[in-house]
Amino acid sequence: MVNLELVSFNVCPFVQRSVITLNHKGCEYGITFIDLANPPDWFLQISPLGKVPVLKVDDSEVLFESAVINEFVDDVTPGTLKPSDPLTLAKNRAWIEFGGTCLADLYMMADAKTENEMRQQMNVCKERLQHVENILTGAVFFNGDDFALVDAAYAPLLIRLDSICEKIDFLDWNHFPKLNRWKENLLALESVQKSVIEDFESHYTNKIRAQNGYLGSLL
Ligand SMILES: N[C@@H](CCC(=O)N[C@@H](CS)C(=O)NCC(=O)O)C(=O)O
Repeated sequence: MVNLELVSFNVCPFVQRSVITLNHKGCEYGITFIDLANPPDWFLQISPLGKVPVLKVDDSEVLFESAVINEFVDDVTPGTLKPSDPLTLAKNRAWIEFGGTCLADLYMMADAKTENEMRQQMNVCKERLQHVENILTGAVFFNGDDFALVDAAYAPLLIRLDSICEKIDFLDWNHFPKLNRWKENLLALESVQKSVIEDFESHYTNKIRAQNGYLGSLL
């Protein structure tokens, strides 16, 4: 087995996607936390976009982009978290990308400086979540009974939505029943539970506050 070292920022949802995948595949891996507000030189030298996650492989190679990292981890470990049907796989990849856009919505919500701006951004996010609700079948996971990379990609988003919804009036889970059930099924997994950093709530709240937006002023 290759030697794996994940470079992380504590509340990054994209890193968490990779942590879930590594956990789910039973990998041994190291994790190095950096401060993204003050990234070390060694990180900037190995991360072409200056973003986490980065996966160091055998201390000699570097991978970036969570979706790529996760496919690699899946490919080099026994079993597969990718559907065998090419069309299903392609659709999963497309929805993984879509989930990244929803994560960007959360960031923009926290960045909005006025209540009006924040509410507009919330509506954008809700419309996107409605697309996800519409394509879910109500099965345990995205594709059915089997956990897949697409599930790993959405768990961090659903965890953050849950956290925000507990604090402010954002979305009513009753209007997103399939998304809600999917969230509960994901949160029941050990691989997901173990991906949540200690004191996540306070770190996440501090991160939102640090954006100096209207949302942060409510927390
Ligand atoms: N598409 C990337 C997104 C990664 C990403 O945006 N990471 C954020 C932290 S959550 C980051 O490193 N931001 C630093 C920056 O943009 O300078 C992926 O899936 O890995």
